[in-house]
Amino acid sequence: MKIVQSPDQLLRAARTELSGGELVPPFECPERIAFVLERARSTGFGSVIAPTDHGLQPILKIHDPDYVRFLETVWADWQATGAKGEAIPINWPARRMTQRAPAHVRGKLGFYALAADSSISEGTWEAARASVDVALTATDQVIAGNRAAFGLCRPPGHHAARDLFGGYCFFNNAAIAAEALRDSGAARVAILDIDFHHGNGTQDIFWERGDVLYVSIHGDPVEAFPYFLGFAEETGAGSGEGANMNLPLARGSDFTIWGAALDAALARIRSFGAEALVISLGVDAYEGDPISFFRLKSTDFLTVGRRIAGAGLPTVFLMEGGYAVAEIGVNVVNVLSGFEGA
Ligand code: Q9C
Ligand code: ZN
Repeated sequence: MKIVQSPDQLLRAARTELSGGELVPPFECPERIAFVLERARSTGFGSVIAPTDHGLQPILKIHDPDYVRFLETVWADWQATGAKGEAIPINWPARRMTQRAPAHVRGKLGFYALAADSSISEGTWEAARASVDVALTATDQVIAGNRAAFGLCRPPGHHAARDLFGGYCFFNNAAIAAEALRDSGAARVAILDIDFHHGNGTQDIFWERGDVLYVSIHGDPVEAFPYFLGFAEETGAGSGEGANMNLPLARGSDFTIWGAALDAALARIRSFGAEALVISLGVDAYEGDPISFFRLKSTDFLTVGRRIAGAGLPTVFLMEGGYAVAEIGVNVVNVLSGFEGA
């Protein structure tokens, strides 16, 4: 299958992440892309193509225009304050305060952030734009009749909501891709999110929609980021009632438990009658991931790909998380080659 990737994605190269009370090198780093490309190359998997420019319109179908404008201008505005470090929100519109975007960049940062873990730096906007083009170009491959394609998205997207960034995400690549599949004529689209973390952004974007099913397997939010969404009782609202399925799992879950959740997810996707599938492909469920707590082995990811292929649907794979950087290539290519070999 085609692997879509752009050098512009490397323009996101923040130096800092606020973690454990320190500024550390970000877990979500440019090297992640290189390891995936190198593993694909050395195993002869797929062929790499560049994305085409899809412009802002598909982004504006999913995201708030003021939020998009904020992301475009935040770095320049932040620099103009004379701040020495990267742009990190430290003020929030907490409970019992107004929920309005203020004029100053320090206020806007908190207004549009769901967490303080994603320092904004030079090139973040350009990389986030490129990541969306990667997702949409992979989607075009599937719309054109290919069984599957892989968008090697970076930065990732599933934590980004209509007007929120955080969890290393700025634009919701998977939501934008799902919307493009709907526009291409698929009456029902399913998003299967296998990243270790709950995709709060994707859930929220499609919360009241019955045409896009969101199913996620993730670390129980009682003790895992994003903490405030992703519980089993969240099933959607309005016409979206029943079109959201959360499968939170406990610390230490291995493939016996995780694989059973995958089977339940795939059964729901089948009963929903999806005509196309988007996979939010994080590999942070891996046992060696530094910020997660599941215990999948590298070989398990082959089985994951094989079972996803069993859904028999046109499938767009989009990269999300995965921070065991040296093993990320093996784990991602295992999913994709497990799918293709099925
Ligand atoms: N001290 C994705 O996998 N919390 N995002 C990090 C590290 C945020 C993960 C804590 C994790 C976000 C796309
Ligand atoms: Zn994740």
